Amino acid sequence: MVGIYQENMLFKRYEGNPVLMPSMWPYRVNAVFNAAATVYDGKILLLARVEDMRGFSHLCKATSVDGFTDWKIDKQPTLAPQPDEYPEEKYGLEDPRIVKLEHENRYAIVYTSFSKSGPLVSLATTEDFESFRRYGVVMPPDDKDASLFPRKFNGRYVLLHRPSPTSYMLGAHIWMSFSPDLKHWGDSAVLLPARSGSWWDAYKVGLGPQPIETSEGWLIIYHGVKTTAAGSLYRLGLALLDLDDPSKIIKRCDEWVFGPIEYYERVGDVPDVTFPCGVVLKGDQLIMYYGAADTTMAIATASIHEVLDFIRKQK
Ligand code: BMA
Repeated sequence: MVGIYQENMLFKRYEGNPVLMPSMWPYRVNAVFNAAATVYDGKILLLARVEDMRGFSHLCKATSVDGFTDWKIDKQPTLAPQPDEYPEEKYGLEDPRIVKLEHENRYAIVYTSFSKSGPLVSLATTEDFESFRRYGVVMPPDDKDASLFPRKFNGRYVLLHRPSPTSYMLGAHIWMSFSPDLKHWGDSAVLLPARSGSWWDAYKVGLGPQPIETSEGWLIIYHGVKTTAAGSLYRLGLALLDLDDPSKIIKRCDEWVFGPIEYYERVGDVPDVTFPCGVVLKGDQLIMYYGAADTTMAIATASIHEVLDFIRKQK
């Protein structure tokens, strides 16, 4: 059958999609989506957002040797909300991003806590994905779609995040903030603004996966949201940041490169959403893990050389 859309074939969908589904879970859940990704202990590790049958989310780990098949899923939540000690976790934990901190024997997990005042950014670190040290709130509500860089710049950790203004027309932009110790944050500024009018990324953008180091800069895959009469369309675009000073944007592409097309991306709890929170770079292969329609996890791959070529050729 001929497809309906002309696709930009930079990212190719894995033929075994979706790879993680609620029906595969060892306990009863509603949805499995928006997983962070990293490499741990020689395997690809996903920390998925799992929504329970009340509507609250927690994080649950799944690992695979090849990153595509034979997922081993934790028998119970790996990181569950602890609202008694951390009141900001009242309505659950969502959308994590993982980085392995350079020169440190630990991974940083930045996630959205759903507090009674709205979504905010929380941080935890772990050495083994079994026990976690919580740092608590790092950005007050409304704020989400956050990740650290794996490296410090001029002695400071750097966080990308997306605060939301009360007025839609002011736009929700990607910001950057700095910290000497992962606790105290400042020097916040807009990094990558949402566009306006009829752009695919008008009024609302947010970081996708953690920033990826490449030979030409930090690759940023971000989502843009187009509001239509039928609802919101979550598509993906690319930007490249300077390797030594990520507050400098080298390039931002005009065209989106990935969006909802397949059935599992168009039909689910929230239709027309492709939402990656994790990538793994294996040689030339960029493996992107994305939530599809807020219901399942899927994979698309790209050649990092082709992605960098594409970005270079953009105006
Ligand atoms: C965003 C986040 C994501 C979700 C997306 C589409 O605001 O909450 O977790 O996938 O909306 O519903």
